[in-house]
Amino acid sequence: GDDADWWRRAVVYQIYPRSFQDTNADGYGDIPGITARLDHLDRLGVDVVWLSPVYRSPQDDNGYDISDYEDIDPLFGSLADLDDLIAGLHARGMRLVMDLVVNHTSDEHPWFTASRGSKGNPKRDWYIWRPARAVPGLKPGAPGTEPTNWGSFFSGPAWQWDEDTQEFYLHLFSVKQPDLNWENPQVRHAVYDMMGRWLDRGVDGFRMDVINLISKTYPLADGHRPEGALYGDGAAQVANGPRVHEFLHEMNQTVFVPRRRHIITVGETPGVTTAEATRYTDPARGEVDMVFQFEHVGLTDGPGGKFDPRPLDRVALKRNLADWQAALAPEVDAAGRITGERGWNSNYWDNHDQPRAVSRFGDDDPAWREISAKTIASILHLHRGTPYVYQGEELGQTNTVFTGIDSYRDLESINYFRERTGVGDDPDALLAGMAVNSRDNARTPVQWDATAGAGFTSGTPWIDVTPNYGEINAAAQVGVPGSVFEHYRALIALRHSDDAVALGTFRLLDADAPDSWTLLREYVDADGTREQVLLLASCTRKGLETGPGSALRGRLAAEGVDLGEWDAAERVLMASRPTDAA
Ligand code: TEU
Ligand code: CA
Repeated sequence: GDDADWWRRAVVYQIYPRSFQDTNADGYGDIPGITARLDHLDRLGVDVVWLSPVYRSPQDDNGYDISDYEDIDPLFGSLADLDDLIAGLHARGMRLVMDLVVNHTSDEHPWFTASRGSKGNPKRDWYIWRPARAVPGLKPGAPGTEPTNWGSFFSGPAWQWDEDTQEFYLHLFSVKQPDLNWENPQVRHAVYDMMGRWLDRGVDGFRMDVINLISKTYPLADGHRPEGALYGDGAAQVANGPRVHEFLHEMNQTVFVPRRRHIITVGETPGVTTAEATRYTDPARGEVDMVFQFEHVGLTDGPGGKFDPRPLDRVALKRNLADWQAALAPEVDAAGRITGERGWNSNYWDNHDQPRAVSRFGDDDPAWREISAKTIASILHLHRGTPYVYQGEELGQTNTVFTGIDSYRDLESINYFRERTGVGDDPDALLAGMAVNSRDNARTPVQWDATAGAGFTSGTPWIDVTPNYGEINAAAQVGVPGSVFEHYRALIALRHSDDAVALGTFRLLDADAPDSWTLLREYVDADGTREQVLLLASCTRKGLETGPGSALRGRLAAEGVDLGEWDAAERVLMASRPTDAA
């Protein structure tokens, strides 16, 4: 587009294609299904669709294991179907972001089959191969001879032995996801060339999978292994490594700058700090527009990790998001006018790797889930930064209910269950943790209507539909005043129409109150006209107390905000009266 900063006012909608809409009754969502549902997205008002991977893949990790970057997996359709989707989006003024998964490929990618072919193969160095560690009494390749003690994100060691060439290869994720060696310039340029071809085909940006893991710290060495842990933690050696900013800048200059079209880029960066994020997203550095951070979704991890969940500390959550706002705040002049941007936030409650937003950050009790889904939506969308809506979130979809391990499809959950039952953990306790935090919670089909298959498929869905689709579905909400869908639609429209919401500075008020969430946005235009938006959100079932003399009034007054001045104002968004946002 002409406006280089168009993306700062955008709202992104994430599609996980296998669960969005099936059109050929095989039980898997497909690209023609997305094209068939474009009116839903248009009505919602989103600007950008981020499509999780649709490339050719053995589907070990649902497409995050790619065997051909240049083609579409037949499960999802064809290149012609993708072209139709791009045309359909563009015709409605929406843009398409593709998932870029280049920390690793599938082990069935021709690059890897060449690499594993022999030690002398020209592509040997495209991946990370190491000899076994010499351990007296152990045969090379046996457990315990791995080059480092690192565990993989998906259980088991991060190294896989190759019998034919007698070396290990590194895989931070599954054994079918070998890590590429970004130190090799041929690898980097093969990736850049591939990205350019997608841009030239019409895509408008990239969501970059675990992009902060592409530069490892060499030499690779053992990580900290807590007492009783099966593996050491390699994070310090693989996240935000010494060359990551150099690589991203090189990508930016090689792929984006010559095309002179401002695309949208978001880096997925587990373990990123605010300090690192300012480097990734400072426009002057030419890396990416924004990153996904993980601190707020980590707040419910217990000592044993995500499958050992603990209750949400809401004050910690409020403060964490406010810290991110402060770290990436714009430069302002004495009059409060924005004079420059130093970085940018991306804001999300959930995605295909996280439990459902209303179940995790709200209250999915049937009596409360609607108002709760609308409240947490208001909170997220009133933060500064680009909001991401994950499919079904706009309907208030909840976590699912699985009764046994056989219902799960996600390799992270299944591998974890196998590994932990193998060392004697109680299966019921494991299933309880997975019910809370398994990625499959977000991967059940979009609930379109109350018919069998929830309008997602007329066949057998690849994963069970969440049982509440009869009550929670799009047909019951679209065009229905007060519905979760219409609330999201209003919030998205507000971002498009309101400078304070889209661009204004951010202040968290009453930070230590656990039962409410209060924030103030302010925008001063070129003439010095000041606009403010105040959000008062109730975070408990009892609702907000704002009457004269309420404790909340007193606390806000102490921070310089007199609620009396807002009483008659239209621009107070009361999350407990959500239609006020419309
Ligand atoms: O996720 C990377 C990542 O670090 C996490 O979201 C991870 O899946 C989760 O925390 C494990 O507990 C990205 C993709 O979003 C995810 O779907 C892929 O499985 C992963 O990379 C590998 O490509
Ligand atoms: Ca299908």
